[in-house]
Amino acid sequence: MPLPRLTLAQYRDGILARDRAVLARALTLMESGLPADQALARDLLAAVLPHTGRSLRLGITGVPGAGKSTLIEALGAHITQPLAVLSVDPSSPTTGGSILGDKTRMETLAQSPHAFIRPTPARGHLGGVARHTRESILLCEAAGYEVIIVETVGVGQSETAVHQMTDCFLLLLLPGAGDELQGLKRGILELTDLLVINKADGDNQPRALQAQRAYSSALHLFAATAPPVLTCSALTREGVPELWQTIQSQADRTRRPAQTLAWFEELLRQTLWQRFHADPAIQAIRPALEAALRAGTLTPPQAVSKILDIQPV
Ligand SMILES: Nc1nc2c(ncn2[C@@H]2O[C@H](COP(=O)(O)OP(=O)(O)O)[C@@H](O)[C@H]2O)c(=O)[nH]1
Ligand SMILES: [Mg+2]
Repeated sequence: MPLPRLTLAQYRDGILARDRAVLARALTLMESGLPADQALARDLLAAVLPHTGRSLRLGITGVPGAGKSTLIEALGAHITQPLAVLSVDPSSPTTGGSILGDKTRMETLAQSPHAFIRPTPARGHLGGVARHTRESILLCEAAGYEVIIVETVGVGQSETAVHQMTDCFLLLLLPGAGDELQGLKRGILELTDLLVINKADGDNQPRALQAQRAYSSALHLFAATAPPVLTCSALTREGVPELWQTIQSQADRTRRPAQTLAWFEELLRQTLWQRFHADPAIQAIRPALEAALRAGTLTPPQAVSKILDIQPV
């Protein structure tokens, strides 16, 4: 049974008092699909807004096994500021799955009073970024977390989404230059603020340095202002202090106003789309339209016109 809803003032005061249990419940409220919860969530977000915006927002993306969780644990041990980790796991549509594995990998961090770890099932939205990650970032900021890390597995659209909500977008790679460079899509490289080759330890060190050179020269072909390429070992923690320095210098807070507008547009599009589909009159004619489309007796532009006749935008 879920815990009962708190009042707006209880959520707000609890968050501002840095009560982790209340913060966790507020994040659950944000994820709720119930209209009453959504209204409360919207009011809560507005209520804490004056206390938001003061963190460094860092996005970390990379294939499963790249070492994201281990690196976050290493960064968490290095930095002194309160840290919140929002990890989005597309491989577990409901709960559990590899999220549990992540939690154990961030064991030390999970027990630190300065850290707050929130695994979020992605529910298929944007291929890996939970729908409410932006709201979660703001609530964590209001609760006093000065560094917010959004961890996500790099699959398609999620890179764009993470880039749209962070000050620094870090792509974590494995040593082994050649093949991976082929697989990296140009679009992802253009979003990347910082490229980090992890596992630069033991036998892998020469390959990591070789990869660093390969990526550096490849990136210079792509863009005039190429992002830095670093190596580190999340395991031995070599290079982690330097990495943190670079993260801080690469973080660009000036893109936040544009990010807020993009969030608004996306939300507006989603909301209109949902309302449109939920409209009973549209639902009523859809099967007939789809049948006519399949039969080839109606064109898609005609079908759209018929829908707009019912529900003008
Ligand atoms: N040798 C080495 N292994 C690492 C390093 N970072 C992570 N690993 C290992 O790689 C595996 C995957 O790490 P994990 O952090 O769970 O990756 P994630 O899926 O990207 O979150 C684990 O077995 C880690 O111990 C590193 O810097 N060096
Ligand atoms: Mg992980």
